[in-house]
Amino acid sequence: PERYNARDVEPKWRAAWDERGIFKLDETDPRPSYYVLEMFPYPSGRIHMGHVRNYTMGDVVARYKRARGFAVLHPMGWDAFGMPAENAAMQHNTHPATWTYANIATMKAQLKSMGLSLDWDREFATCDVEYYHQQQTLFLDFLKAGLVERKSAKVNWDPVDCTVLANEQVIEGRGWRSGALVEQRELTQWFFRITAFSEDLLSALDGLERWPEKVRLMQKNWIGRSEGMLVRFALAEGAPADQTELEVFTTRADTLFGASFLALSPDHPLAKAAAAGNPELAAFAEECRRVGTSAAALATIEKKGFDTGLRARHPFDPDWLLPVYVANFILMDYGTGAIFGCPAHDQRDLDFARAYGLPVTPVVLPEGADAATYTVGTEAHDADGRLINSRFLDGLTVDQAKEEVARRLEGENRSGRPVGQRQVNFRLRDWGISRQRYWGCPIPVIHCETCGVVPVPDADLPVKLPDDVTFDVPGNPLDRHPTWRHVPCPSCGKPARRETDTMDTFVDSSWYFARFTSPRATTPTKREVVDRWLPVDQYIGGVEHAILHLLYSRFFARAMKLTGHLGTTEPFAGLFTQGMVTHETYKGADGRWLFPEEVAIKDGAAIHVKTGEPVTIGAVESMSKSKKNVVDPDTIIASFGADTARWFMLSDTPPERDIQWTDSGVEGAARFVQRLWRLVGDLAELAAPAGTPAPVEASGPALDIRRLAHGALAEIENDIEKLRFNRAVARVYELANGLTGAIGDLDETSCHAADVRAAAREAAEILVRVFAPMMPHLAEECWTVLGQADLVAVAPWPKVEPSLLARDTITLPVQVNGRKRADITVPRAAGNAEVEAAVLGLDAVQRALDGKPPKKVIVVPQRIVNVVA
Ligand code: ANZ
Ligand code: ZN
Repeated sequence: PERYNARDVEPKWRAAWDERGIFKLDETDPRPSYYVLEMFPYPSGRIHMGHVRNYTMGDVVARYKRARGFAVLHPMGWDAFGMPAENAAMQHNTHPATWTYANIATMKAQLKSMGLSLDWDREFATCDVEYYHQQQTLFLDFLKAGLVERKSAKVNWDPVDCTVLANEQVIEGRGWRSGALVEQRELTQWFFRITAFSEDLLSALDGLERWPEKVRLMQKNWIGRSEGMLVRFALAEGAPADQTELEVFTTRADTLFGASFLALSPDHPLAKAAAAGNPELAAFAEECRRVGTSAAALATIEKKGFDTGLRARHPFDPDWLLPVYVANFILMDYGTGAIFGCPAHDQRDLDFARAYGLPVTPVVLPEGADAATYTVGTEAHDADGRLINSRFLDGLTVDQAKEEVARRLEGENRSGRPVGQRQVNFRLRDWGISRQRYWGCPIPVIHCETCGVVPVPDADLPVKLPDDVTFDVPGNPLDRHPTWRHVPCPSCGKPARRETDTMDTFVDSSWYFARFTSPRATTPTKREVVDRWLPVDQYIGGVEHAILHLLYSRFFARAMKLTGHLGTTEPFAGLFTQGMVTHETYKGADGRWLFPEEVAIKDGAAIHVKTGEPVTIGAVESMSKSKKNVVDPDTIIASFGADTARWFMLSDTPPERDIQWTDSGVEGAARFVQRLWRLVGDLAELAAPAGTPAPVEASGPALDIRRLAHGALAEIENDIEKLRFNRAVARVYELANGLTGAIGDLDETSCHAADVRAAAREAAEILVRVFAPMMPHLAEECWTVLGQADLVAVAPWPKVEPSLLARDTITLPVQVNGRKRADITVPRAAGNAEVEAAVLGLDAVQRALDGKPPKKVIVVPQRIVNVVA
């Protein structure tokens, strides 16, 4: 055969797979089930290289598991609601649905050209009415179960997009899409009570053994469980009559004797009361509010405060008065919105104390420091140590001191309540899902002046988005629609109005994995089906979703279990987060970014292809449109074929790391496609006919060939199981090299030897099947060349013959009287007597024994040999 022409060949095989429907799953298939899922894409317009990488990995797993005899669920859909569709509608005067479904069509064709083994019959978009109908059912069920709440909350308001933003959509104080400075507003919002599961969402992380440690840690920190105490400080004279004390939350009650001030959030009731009579304080509080409330922002800002003039009494010493400040680094919605500051042991407090000339008293002496000379410089000591300057706590460890303070304060009463109380706090907040947008799932409730909030009755679901909306002015088109919001109250029949908020698009992606199990059901899920397929065995996606998407999905699984829609609480048993795709960046003479295809290398220097002007090569960065360092998957697939793109994505770089896209890398992959093609052709010429059994009694070159093939097979199997795709790829290279060498070395006679020809047949078939998950089109073509009538996509995975593995020997350390003298390599299956004889035959052992017979030889099988002289 000549050159392999991917462009002609690939579509043919995709058609063949489609025709046979081999990727369609019958969910009642009795074989063991395996669910592999990649994070579904947002239909932004075109797929990018990140998708190619993500979906190639998933596809390798899906094809491999199918070959291993699993019934594989491998679906795809579209995370289709969200702002960009509305922005596009505004800019291009189209409807968000038109834009979205057109993008889906384009991207689906692109994904199809990659040769992914997806069950397209299960496809849906989250903006399909059938999908969001079921999401409304879930909302109402959660509402009934007490998992939904309507409450007033301070929200991040994007004044340009006119919408509420989640905290994580606020980046450095600005809206993630609009870039506008975010304001704080008080609004009535819908919330999912994710905090009802705080404890379980945290503790269950330990059971997620097939999740990256890093992701578990991020989730853990996000949930943020803190064990501490509530401590009530009595206020001295001058406090408002109805506020005689101040309660703080602390995780470091052991440091109470190092306290030098108290601080309040500007929104704390006491701060507000104080500000009422003090315009300067009111102005300060206003300034704080503008900074925003994200914890990250608060950690880095310059610490500022304002003395309220109020004084609080130390809980262990009523004569000790502490100043009460309003400070810009105290959050209102954590703990009690008030703290006691201990500068020596908390960095924020130390910065604050230095700025305002407050005392800094160390109360925890670091390990190894001298109490007489120890002072605090610019760094607070927040680690362990022994208590000093703390009266009855002196000499105790931090933990003992916490315990002692808790015991004392819990035992002490003031106006009928203990002065201190142990408390567990979570950083996790309820999930505000209200968005003042059109392109989202309508929240299915009706507001009636008489009846209040009335759920839309099941029979009236779905609450469909109206089609006739306008985007000519900012704000929510649903609000200004002439009729949509006006409905009779389902309860009393009087005129009422629909909720015009829609759900956060994170809701849509929090249960799609469950929907894929019965995508056309008239209930959110079908229990007998969903319980078989969930949890997802292997979920693959970007680490940017490590916190919210996964946490929300974990919440949904719990809420759906509680409302009877699911049987499991964890949605994803295995998680893999792949790295990004990077590329060099280029800047033209005018300082503007250039696309890679605008750049050429001439005489070792980068130039602009058209103008010939010099080009500066910049850093290697994640592909992004803004820096133009992108390569279009379509272009690559059109010129090299999908298999080359897939192979490149899997090669060289460990899948969890960033991979750099280079022309030379892609060309290397393309060359390897041709090499494999020639090698399989050569093997086919040499090989015995299809159906010839493997030569069990092989020796000489036939045995070598068998060893090569089975050795590689065992490794590749193991690598794919562990998602080490780059290693699997490297083994395919090794196998190809090994087989090329082995057949090149054959002489005329061995070429005709029956065992060699049978071994070549076996090796060729193993080779094709091990690269089939990665390069499925090429594999089909090769499979045909090998005389196979059926598709390799349905061929079972080859079976490793263990006796052929090179690893049938083992190397053991040999000790004489406890000192290591040598290593010995023996057959793994060797008995103790055989090992003993071999050991005593070693020169090093004989020398150590001085020619005398040993007293004893102890063989610890597979581990070590001890000789006692
Ligand atoms: C006194 C103290 C002394 C503290 C010390 C720390 C070190 P985590 O671990 O996050 O729960 N804090 C409490 N409420 C706060 C709020 N609303 N805004 C800002 N800070 C707040 O942190 C708990 C600690 O954070 C608490 O313990 C409190 O400061 C502060 F050497 O109390 B600590
Ligand atoms: Zn009513």
